[in-house]
Amino acid sequence: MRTKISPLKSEIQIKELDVKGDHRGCLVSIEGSIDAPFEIKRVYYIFGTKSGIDRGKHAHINLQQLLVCVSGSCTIKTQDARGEVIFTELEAPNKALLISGLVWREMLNFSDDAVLVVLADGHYDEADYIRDFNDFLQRAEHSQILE
Ligand code: T46
Repeated sequence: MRTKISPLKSEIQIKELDVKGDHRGCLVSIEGSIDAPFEIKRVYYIFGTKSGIDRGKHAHINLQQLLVCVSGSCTIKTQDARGEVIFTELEAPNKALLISGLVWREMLNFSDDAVLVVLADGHYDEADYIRDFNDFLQRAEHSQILE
């Protein structure tokens, strides 16, 4: 059962994760409610994305996510409710992108070796997706009026 109030204020934030390294190599740990600013309910990862293929192209009604490209690189294009478009390069395993609230997202420029890990605060729910861009724009306009 989700108890959060929707829609969340949109937020797009780069977070630098702590790297614990020693002579053997490196380790990054992401703890729920500490490194990720939410309780983690789901983890999924995207790999083997074909060259020139873009993914995403949707927003969420009520979901917070932390994205980390743990191998290779990709670009995340986001557009928030105010219409601000940001391109974020995820090219290091300790660089994370927090996306919450009403944000349209697209993932592009995947390198052949890209593995994009996503931590989410909700279980998979197709009903939470806004897949129509005009629907997103209407909701964004409405959320701005309410602000
Ligand atoms: C997002 C971006 C960053 C599941 O069964 N469970 C899951 O948890 C997810 C995420 C997907 N699926 C199924 C649904 C589709 O049949 O996997 C298939 C591919 O999903 P989708 O086309 O939504 O994947 P992307 O890469 O376009 O988007 C994903 C997430 O869906 C989305 O929430 O923010 O990554």
